[in-house]
Parts: sequence; structure tokens; C-alpha cells
Amino acid sequence: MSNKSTKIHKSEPKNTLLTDLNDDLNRHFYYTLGRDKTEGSRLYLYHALALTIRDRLVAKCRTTNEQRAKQKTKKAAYISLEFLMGRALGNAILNLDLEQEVNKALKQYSVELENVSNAEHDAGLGNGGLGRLAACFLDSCASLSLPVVGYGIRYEYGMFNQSIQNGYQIEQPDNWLREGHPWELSAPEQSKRVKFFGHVESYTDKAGRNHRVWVNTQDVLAVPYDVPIPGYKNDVVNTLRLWKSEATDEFNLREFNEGSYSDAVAQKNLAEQISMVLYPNDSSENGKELRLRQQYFLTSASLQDIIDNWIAEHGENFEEFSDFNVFQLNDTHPSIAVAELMRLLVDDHEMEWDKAWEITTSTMAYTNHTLLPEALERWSVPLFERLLPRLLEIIYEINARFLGEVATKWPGDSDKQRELSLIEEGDVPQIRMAYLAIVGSFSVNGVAALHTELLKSGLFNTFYKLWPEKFNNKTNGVTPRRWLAHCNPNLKSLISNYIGTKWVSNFDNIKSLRRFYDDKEFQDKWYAVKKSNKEQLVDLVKQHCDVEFDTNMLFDVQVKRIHEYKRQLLNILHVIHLYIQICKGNTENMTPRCVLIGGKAAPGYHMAKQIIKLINNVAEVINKDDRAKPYLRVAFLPNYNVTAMETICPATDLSEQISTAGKEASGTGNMKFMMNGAITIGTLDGANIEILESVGKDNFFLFGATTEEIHSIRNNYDPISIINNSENLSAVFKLIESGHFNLFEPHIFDDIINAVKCPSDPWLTAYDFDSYCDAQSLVSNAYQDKKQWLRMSILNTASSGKFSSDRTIAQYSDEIWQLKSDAKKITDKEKLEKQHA
Ligand code: HTE
Repeated sequence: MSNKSTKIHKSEPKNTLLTDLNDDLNRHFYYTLGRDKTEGSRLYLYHALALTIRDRLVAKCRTTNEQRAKQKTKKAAYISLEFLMGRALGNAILNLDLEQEVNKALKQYSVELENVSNAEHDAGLGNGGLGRLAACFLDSCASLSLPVVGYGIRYEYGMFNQSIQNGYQIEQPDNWLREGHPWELSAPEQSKRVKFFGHVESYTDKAGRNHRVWVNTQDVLAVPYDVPIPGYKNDVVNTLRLWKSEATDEFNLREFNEGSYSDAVAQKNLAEQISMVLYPNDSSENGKELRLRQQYFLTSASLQDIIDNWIAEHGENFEEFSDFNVFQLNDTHPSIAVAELMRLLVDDHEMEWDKAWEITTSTMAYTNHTLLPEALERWSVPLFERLLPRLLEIIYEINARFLGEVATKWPGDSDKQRELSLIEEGDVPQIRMAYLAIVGSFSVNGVAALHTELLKSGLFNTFYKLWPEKFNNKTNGVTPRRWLAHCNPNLKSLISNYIGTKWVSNFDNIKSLRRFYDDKEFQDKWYAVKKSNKEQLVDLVKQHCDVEFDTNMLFDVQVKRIHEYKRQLLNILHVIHLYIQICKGNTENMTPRCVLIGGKAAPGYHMAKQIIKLINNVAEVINKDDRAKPYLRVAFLPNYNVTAMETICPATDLSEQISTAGKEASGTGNMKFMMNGAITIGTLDGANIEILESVGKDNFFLFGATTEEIHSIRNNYDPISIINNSENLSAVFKLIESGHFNLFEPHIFDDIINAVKCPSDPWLTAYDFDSYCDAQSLVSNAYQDKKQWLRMSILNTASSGKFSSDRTIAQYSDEIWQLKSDAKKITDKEKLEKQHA
């Protein structure tokens, strides 16, 4: 699995030794796992099937690595604290095109593939969009035959499991490895040592060169676990390398020899803590020391791995290193890479500073994922000094040289020095990690057109003036394999029956669906697929929420992390508005709706947790009111995750993308819904803007203040008078304030009420309410014209071509990484050979 070029020994098994899939499945079931038919539980079958498929992945991974070693290709490393992979089995079967064989093999066990698949636990090593994007990117890199390795942390505990008790979120640990993780292969012989603590000494060598040495460190071992990433029907298998932290042997021995056995064991715990748990906050930092340790642990181990591979092939000659390596930093979380690569080159490989800096700044590329100030990472200098003393020195040196450049550009301007310094002054000075990432990278990108423009004109404006050429946009995308072909098999078949199957690997082709948007027969089939997908979601909601949804009603869905800027609150205020109309008997012409909301709140985010409670209480009141039943049903789905989305997005009619303009960098759920034929109700925010451009304003429900308007509204925002002037909003507030949704729990929603009424409410919920309700009544009207709705739905799928992560990754590859895909290289080579012939 390693990407090291290993020579193949004559006696090594050839791929041809993999026999019939059926035989392999039985062998793994009866021998590897030692089971017999009476123990044909779906868990053992899942494991046997996963091992069977892993064998095939390992074989393809080996040939992928052999070919690349021969061709000497440039490689990219995608370094990320999060990879939200979800389940692997169904995706691997799709990408390896094994569905028929697998179904045949499972017959003898009398189980359905779906049943076996359900035994797999999600790999929830991420919070939300940022982590899922990394997972979609890996699928696209492999499918485009690009040599890209993912580097992350093998957390023992991924994203917590959420349950709801009395309407409140309860968090439970996600012990996802308990039943084993059959996809991974460990490579302990390739472990790396990562240093912490200690201090720095200096000495001068015989040649008069000064050296800094980081000594007396407490080292932690990083042990790699490799997960195979199959490309779609192209025989390529890439690698995701996840590091687990372990205590070093001598670490324990030293303590043990001093007679303090329990201290030794305690130290072991300290080392193993590093990869123990994923921090569950999305779009906000928490500043814990352990988090910084995770960041350095991942970064140092990954860079060492790449350098070790380089040296194995090229020796200590780094002349061409940047021609063959590029690093993509997924937000600032791994941005210590800038200083760590300098340390490895200057201290460990004795390179001159300037040469090392040239290599660093031509290999590092940084992606920013948010403008929210609370997510901008800063680490205190004293913490850094204690934990990573040598890295602090290097950051100071980078800063000194950088501020020299600033002084040349803006002579005598000490404000500019303070503004741009990597170190923020104050009681406790802080290191600005985004600035470190920008200074150390040759590329800085945002994740949607609007977001990148806001980075250039706002947050990073002065850096943009300094280095305009570094800044570029890469609008996000999602993989059409998982998010259409795998999760919506009926729509996959329907589409393929009309336009062929090429769209799965070349998603641009989806636009040929446009031809059929008005075709009655196609529409009827489209409708039937949506209906049967809705039945699946009805079952899920019944099982997990005990609420009855009805497939004849409009399915209105908002699933994503709970955050004030995403405005789940605006959604529930609209639900209350509908409920009031029902109570008043204004139901003539009302379109019946099922509203589904799901998402996790960070455990320390009070407001987000209050919003969950409000949603649940509102749902409870509405669902048990018989007057509402024909028109409105509301459910909060607990434990929203990747696997849940695979049932949700194929069944959704209306996709809620209602963030305050300028706050959602991109969004990616919006793209999954669109691909599956949902219509968006949304603000001009993030990638919504590009979705609107692609599908046209007649097929999108637009509302709300624009980013520019928001700036001027804020100056004299008066939500109380907005509420008083809006008949609908004041009725909604009256009902909430009357305690109608919390009769036995007085005042629990006061914080929410006050937040909306506060003139400094950053999310402008009251401001957008009427506009949102207007858009929602357009939705209701449109849904009643079934034919029209079907046209819009088909056009959404047909216009979603741009939002394939294949397009995004092709742009990263061409415009940032400058990789050549293996496939391209082969055709280039063929061309050359033809020319020579
Ligand atoms: C954006 C979302 C975007 C997604 O990245 C997000 N950024 C974070 N989480 C996201 O989902 C983020 C998490 C922790 C720290 C900093 C940012 O909010 C992928 O689609 O709009 O680019």
C-alpha cells in the first residue's frame, strides 16, 4: 500500500492469484474469520466481503504504485485534520464494477447486499463540509488517475454520536474501530518519530556553520495505517495514510528503569492521547493544547514520510524536490507545515535557509474555508515555546524576513508591520496561522467565487495587494459516484437509459438530460423514482424520529451542522408561521409539507444546542396537533451523518440553503441535493450563487439580503421594529413568547428570542424573514403544478455538471499542482512514440 517504489520479487503473488470472488468470499468467511453458516450474521459477512474486496484493491494499488515509480511522476499530498469518509463497501463495489459478482456470491448466504452494507460503521473522521470535501477529493483524484496521497489522523473516536433526549442533544462517543476496520493495512516499519517539548541548543561545526539542535525532546511515534482509495473503473487505487500515535519504546524503558512503572504507563497514555479523539467543532477553533499537538503530529509525520520517500529515490539531493512534490493544506489546521518543512530541510538535512525557503514556498498551497473570525486559528506564543520551541524560532525568522519585505513595499509604515506580522501583539502574543500559511505558500484559494472575492477584498486584502498572483478560486464540488450513482441507483438507471453511462466518469455529460426535461414519459419515470426514494426516507424518519412522513407531501430538508449563521432558526420560524396559518384555518391552497432538519451542534455551542431544543419542541407540538396533520409534519433527525445523507438527498424536493449572505464559504450539501433533482431555496451566498447561475433563476427560489446590503443594514439594524412591522413575524414571536412550545419549561427559549431581537444580531434573521416566507409561498405554488416542478427538478440535475469534484480537482491539478494524470501521461507517451515512428 505504501507509495514507496518497491521492487517486485519474482515469487510475489500475481494479481491473477485472486480467483473467483465467490471462492474468496467463502475463504475469508470460513478461514480468515473462522465462521460457519450458522454464524452467517451480517457483521461477519460484511467483514468477509470487505476483505475480499480489499484483496482486489491491494492488487490494484500495487500496480498503481509500480507504474508511478517507473514514470517518476509529480505527486500531491492533501494534508487534512479531517476525512469524512462514511462507508467504504458500496463505493468500492461501484468503483470496481463488482456489483453483479457480489450479488451472485451473496446468494448462497441468502442475504441482500444492502443488508450486509448496513453492518458497516461510518468512518466519521470529520465534522462536516471541510472533512467531506477531503473525502470527495480523494475519490476524484483516484478517478482522474492523479497521484495524490491523503494524509490524516486515525482518530480512535470520530465525530460523536448524537441522540435526542427531551429535545436536547446528547453526545455519545463514537467507538468506530471496536468491531475492526477491515479496509486498513498498517505499516509499522514506516513509523515516524515526532518531537515535542525539550529545548534548542546551538553549536558551530568545523566549517564555521551554526546549527540549532532541538534536544531533550519527548518523542511520539506516528504509525501509518493505509486505506485504499479506488478510482472509478480505471484500475487506479490511491492511498489515504492515517497516523496513529503510540509511545516510543525507549520512552517507556527510561521511566521503567528508574523504577517508576506507573509513570511510564502514564506517559504512554499521554502519547496515545494525540490520536484519541476528533475535536467536534466546525468553523470555530477551541485553542486546546492537545489540538496543536494533533496538528504538529500529523504535519511532521506526513512531511517526514514524503522526505524519506524522496531520499530513498534521490538521495540527499533536493534540487528537483519541488518539481515532484506539492502539498495542499486543508485550511490552517496543518499550516505548521510551513515551519516544519523548513526545520526538516535546514536542521535535519543541512540546507541553507534561502534554498529551503525556495523549496517551501514552491511546494506549499493553502485553501481557506471560512471567513468567520471565530474560526481563524491563533496559537499563543508561550504555548508554542513550550511545546514546539524550535518551530517558534523558525516562525520568528520567517516573520523577520517577511517584515523586511513589508518595509520595502511600505517604507516607514509601522501600522503595516503590525497589521501583517505573523505575531499578533497583546498581553499574550499570538501566532496568526493563516498569515503563516499565506506567507509560506505559492497559492491561496477560496472555495467558491464569492468567498474568494471576499478573501481578496476583505480578510486578506493587504496580502492580496502584496501578492495578487497567489490568490485563486476553486469552487467546491462533490463526487457524482457516491452522491448520485451509488446513493440513487434508480435515478442512475433512469439517467443511463436515456443518455448512456458516460456521465458517471464525465459528469459534464449530465447536461444531455436537458433534452428530456419536457418529455412526458421521462417526467413520469423521474417522478416514480423520486417517489420511491421518498418511501425510503419515510422509513428512516419513522424509525429514528417516530414521525410519519407522507410521500405525497413536499419534502423540505435542511441537514448540516447546526450553526447560527446557517440559520436553522429562520427555517423553524417559517414552520411556526405555517402552523399559525393552519390554526387560523388559512389552509385553502396550502401545499402539504414534511420538514426535516438534522445536524450536530458542537458540544460547547450553547446557542446551537438551544436551537435543536426549539426545533424538537416545535415538532412535538405540531405533530400531535390533528389540525396540522394534513398540512405540516416536522422531524429532527438524530445523528445526521454521511450515510444518512445517502438516503436523504435522493428523496428531497426542496433544499434549504439559507445562510446569512457572506457567511457560508461554499456549502457542498447544496450540490448533493441539486444533483438529485432537489430545487434550492437559498440566499446569494457561497456556491448557491454559482448554482443559481447554472440552473437559471426560474429554477431556484432566491431570497434575502445580499452581502453588500448586509453591510449597510448592520449600521442601523432595528429588529424590534422589523418584527412589529411584519404581521407574520410578530405573530410567530407572540406564539413563542407565550410559551406555547415550552409550557412546562418556562424561559428556556429566552436566549433565542433575545438573539433575534438584538440590534447587533450578526445573522439578520428578522431582516430576511418576510423575504424567506415570500419565497416559500412561491415554492408552495410551484409544487402544486406537478409538471412544472418536474421540469425544474430535471433541469437542476441536468445543470449540476459544474459541481462534480472531478471538475474541481482537474482545476487544482492544472492550476495549482501541475500534475499529469497517469492516463494523460500514457497518451502523451503514445503520441511521442507515434511521432518518432
Ligand atoms: C465551510 C463550508 C465549505 C466547506 O468548508 C467549511 N469550512 C469549515 N467547515 C466547512 O464545512 C471549517 C471547519 C473548521 C475550521 C474552519 C473551517 O463552512 C468546504 O463548503 O461552507 O470548503
